Amino acid sequence: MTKQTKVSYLDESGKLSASCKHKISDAELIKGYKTMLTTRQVDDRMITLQRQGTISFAMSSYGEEGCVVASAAALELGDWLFPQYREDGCMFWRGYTIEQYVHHMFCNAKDPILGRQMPNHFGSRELNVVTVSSPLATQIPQAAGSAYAMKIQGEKTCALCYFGEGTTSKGDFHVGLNFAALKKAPVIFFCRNNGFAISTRVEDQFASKGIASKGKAYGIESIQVDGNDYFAVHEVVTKAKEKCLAGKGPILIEAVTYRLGAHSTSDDPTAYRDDAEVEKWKKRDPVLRLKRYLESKKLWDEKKEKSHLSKVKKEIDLAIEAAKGTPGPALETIVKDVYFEVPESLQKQYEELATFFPEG
Ligand SMILES: Cc1ncc(C[n+]2csc(CCOP(=O)(O)OP(=O)(O)O)c2C)c(N)n1
Repeated sequence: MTKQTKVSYLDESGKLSASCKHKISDAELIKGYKTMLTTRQVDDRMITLQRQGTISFAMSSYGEEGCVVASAAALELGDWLFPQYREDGCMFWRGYTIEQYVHHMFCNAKDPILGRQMPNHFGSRELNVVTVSSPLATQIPQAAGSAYAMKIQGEKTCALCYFGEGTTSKGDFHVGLNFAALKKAPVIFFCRNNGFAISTRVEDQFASKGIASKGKAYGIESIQVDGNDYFAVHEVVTKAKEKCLAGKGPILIEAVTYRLGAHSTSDDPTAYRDDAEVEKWKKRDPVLRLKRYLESKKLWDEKKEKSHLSKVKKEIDLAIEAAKGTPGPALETIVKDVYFEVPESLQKQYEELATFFPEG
C-alpha cells in the first residue's frame, strides 16, 4: 500500500507553511477562532452543570473544535450537515445561539427539538443540521441519500457527514459509502479520528491503517488531514465541495485529532490512558495553534481573548438562568410533528396518558 500523506500547514507554534494558499479573510478566521473558544467554554460549563446534577448528560468536543469549526466554515448554509454529537461547534458557526444550546441541553420547552433527544443530540431545521441520532452511523446512509437527492434535483449543495472512527465499524458506514460512490452523490464523509471509541483505542478497533484506506476500497477519493490544523481542514473541505459539485462523487476525509476530554460525563478516561499522552496532545491543541497564528498576525491578543471569554460567560450564565426557569415540553408534543395530523390511534393513547398528567 502506498503511504498516505497527511495535509498539514500550521505548526504548534502557530507558524503557517508558505505552501498554504488559503483565501480565508481575517474576519472569517477570527469568527472561526471565536467559535472554537465559545464551543470549549460552553462544553466546559455543561459538564459542570451535569456534575452539579442540573442536567442529565453532557459530551464535549475538547481538542476537536478545530476540525469541526473549520469544516463547517468551508461550506455554505445551504449545505446540509449530519453530525454525530461531538460537533456543537458547527451549530455555533451557523448561528445557533448559546441560549438555544443551553435550552437543548436542559431538554425543555424551549429546546428547539423539544426534548425529543438526549442532550448533545442537537439539530436545527433552520440551519440545515439534521438532528443527531443515538444509534451510531445512522447519519451516514441518510447523508448519502440526501446528497443523491440534491444531485437529482440539480441543487448546487452538498452534504457533510461527521462521524468518529469507531463508527466506521458499523454496517451503515459501508452501506452509505458504497451507495454514495455508486451514485456519485455529493457527500463529504468527515471522520474525526480522535483515537478512541469510548475506551477502545484505534489499534483495538480495526486492522486497517487509519480510515482513509476504507474509502479507497469503495472507489472513493480519501484524504488524511491534520485535524488540529484549521487551515488544512478548511482547504480539504473546500476542495471536496468543489469536487462534489463538479459531479465527481463523494470524498472521505480522515481528520487526525485527539479527544482531550472524557467520552461523556459517564466516562472516566484515567482508567484507560496516561496523563502523559494527553499532555502530548495538548501541545497540538487546535485552539492554541490558531490563537498563536492570529497573535503573530496582530489579529488577536490577550485583551480580546479576555473580553470574548467574559462576554460568552455572561451569555452562558443568562442562558442557564433562563433554562432553569423554563418548564419541560408540553405533554402533547409527544405525539406532534411526526404525522401531518395526529392519527386517531395515537390520539387515543395520548388522551389516556394525559389523564396521568393533569398539569400537561
Ligand atoms: C449502534 C450503537 N452502538 C453503540 C453505541 C454506544 N456508543 C456511543 S458512542 C460510542 C463510541 C463511538 O466512537 P467514535 O465513533 O469513535 O466517536 P467519538 O465518541 O470518539 O467521537 C459507542 C460505542 C451507540 N450509541 N450506537
